[in-house]
Amino acid sequence: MTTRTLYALCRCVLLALLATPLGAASEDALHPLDPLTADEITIAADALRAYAAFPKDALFSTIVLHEPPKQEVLAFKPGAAFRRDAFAIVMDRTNNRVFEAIVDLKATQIASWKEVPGVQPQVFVVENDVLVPQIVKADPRWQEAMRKRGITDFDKVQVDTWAAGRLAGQPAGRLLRAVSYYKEGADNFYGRPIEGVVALVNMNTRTVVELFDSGAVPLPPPSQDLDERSIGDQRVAPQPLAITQPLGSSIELNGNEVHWQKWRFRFSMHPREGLVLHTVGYEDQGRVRSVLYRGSVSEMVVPYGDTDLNWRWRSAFDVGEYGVGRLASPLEPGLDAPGYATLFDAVLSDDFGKPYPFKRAIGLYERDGGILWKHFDAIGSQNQTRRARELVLFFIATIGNYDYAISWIFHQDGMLEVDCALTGIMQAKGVALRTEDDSEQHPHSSHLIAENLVAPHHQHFFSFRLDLDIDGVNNTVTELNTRAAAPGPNNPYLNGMVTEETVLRSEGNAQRRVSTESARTWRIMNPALKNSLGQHPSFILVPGVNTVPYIAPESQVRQRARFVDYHLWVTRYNPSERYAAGDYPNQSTGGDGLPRWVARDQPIENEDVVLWYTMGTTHIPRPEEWPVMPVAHLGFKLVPGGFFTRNPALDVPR
Ligand SMILES: [Cu+2]
Repeated sequence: MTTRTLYALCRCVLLALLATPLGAASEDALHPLDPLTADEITIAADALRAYAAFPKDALFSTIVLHEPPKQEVLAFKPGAAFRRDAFAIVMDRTNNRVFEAIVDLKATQIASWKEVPGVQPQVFVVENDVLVPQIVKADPRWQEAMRKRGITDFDKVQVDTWAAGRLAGQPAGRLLRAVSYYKEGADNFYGRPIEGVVALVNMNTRTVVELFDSGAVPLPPPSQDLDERSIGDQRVAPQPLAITQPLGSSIELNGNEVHWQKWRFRFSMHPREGLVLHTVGYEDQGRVRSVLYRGSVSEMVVPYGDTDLNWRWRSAFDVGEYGVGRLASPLEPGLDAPGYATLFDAVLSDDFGKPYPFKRAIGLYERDGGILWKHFDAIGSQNQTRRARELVLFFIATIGNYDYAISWIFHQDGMLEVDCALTGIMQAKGVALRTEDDSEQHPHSSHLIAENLVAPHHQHFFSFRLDLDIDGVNNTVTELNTRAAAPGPNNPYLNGMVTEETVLRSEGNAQRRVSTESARTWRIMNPALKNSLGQHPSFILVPGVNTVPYIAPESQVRQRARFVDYHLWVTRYNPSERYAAGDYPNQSTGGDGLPRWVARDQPIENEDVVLWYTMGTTHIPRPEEWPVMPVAHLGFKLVPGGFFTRNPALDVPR
């Protein structure tokens, strides 16, 4: 046995020891928000299949916990009985019909069953992995397009499935698109696009409806693979850096509940949204004060800026069209997370209603956070520093070529931070161009990243749904804008700066953009309470990296992703309003989700409100981002503002 295999063996044993089940088969749910167990998924699927209206051979797009009403969850006492309902989306692909159902798991009964006309659920795993490649490779037009490019061995072609987007004069039915890559001699097939060929597939009839071929382009040379052997010479590794917890972790776990440094929260893995935070509170003088009832990424969109026939439709709604939870990748200890991290398995349902264990889906760990606070008293030569500790809860979604690590970071000073780390392989396009000197040949909507390979400009937008409940459910949202004070007798030196606070009174006037000029932030406060300084307790949403969209407002993608129009939206709480671009963005024609809800223009002052924060980044590719992107970060912060009356981290021991 070589050292390498021994190491691999140890690693496997270690992996098995490290993973902690989240919603395991053998355990009963202990809390109303615990995700469905494997048994509960089976009960739901069996009950639905036995239901008279259940279409033969239908697929299960979703089987998840139907979360109980907020008031029931908030009133829950440990040990008390609670309801268990499953929510399911069922698709009859033969007849192109979609149904939503709620199953009462305790009574094993269908509590509701309704058809949802004119919608398409997200891409099924079986479509992506099996059916679309099969259908496309069997199509004579596709085969001809491959032969025209000198490709005769179709086993060497990787067919990638894309949600179809919205089509001009949309043909009927469930549609998907497929693009092809040449995978001989390289694992990194994303570097060898078979450019120009796109298949449009009807999944009801299982046929290629149309094959687009905009003409052959040279196949780029094989791209660098990412394993150490292919990369070759390695730099000298830095000396080991060991972080140990000799007395164990300071994280207290009780089922899916976490208690750490005064923070208390629950979490779950949702197939569509990925990691979901629930009932986040902060312990203050012996009581837990509520901050966030539910937080998750509600939608994403990645519009590409290349106008070519086989690119103009590309815009991935990774949450609604694919599901960032279902497409999470298992975390590798010591690499994706520190070796001492606690990793949680999740249980999800497959396309056929069968539960499966998702290994190492979520990671939780403490890390050093640098300086928490400090002052050096130069006169008395006294130093007071406290070292910060941070708690990170995260998962990584891998949607085809891209990898997104989404982390919720808890700080000892009462701050809750979201960090999205973007990495993976960029979407690349084959071109005749070999150097930038030939740049008249391309329309400046992409950048050369390797020989015969460009990466089109694109943007990544995330919509975070934040059901904040600051010290109770009824809250008010205000906007803070800072400016130079007007000149005058009160401002003779012109140094004055003033901050104005404006209440966002209705859904219609709570559609706002970030402003660097006015250092704009938004405050979510409890108007019924005051601290000892006479201030309403609040949390402030502080934007981080952000951008505006560059796709035109009239474009099809923008119509379907209107959540990118504004960085902040506020709606009156409605548990069924979960997804910023609507429940069914796949093949949507636009207008669903936030624009529809805010058109009601309901008052939002002193109400149970939900904040929707859109953040984005504009990605202008560089060769240094090929063949794999170094991580790029974007995020935002929720910082306490009058929630405490002094630095809440003063009590952190030296
Ligand atoms: Cu990008």
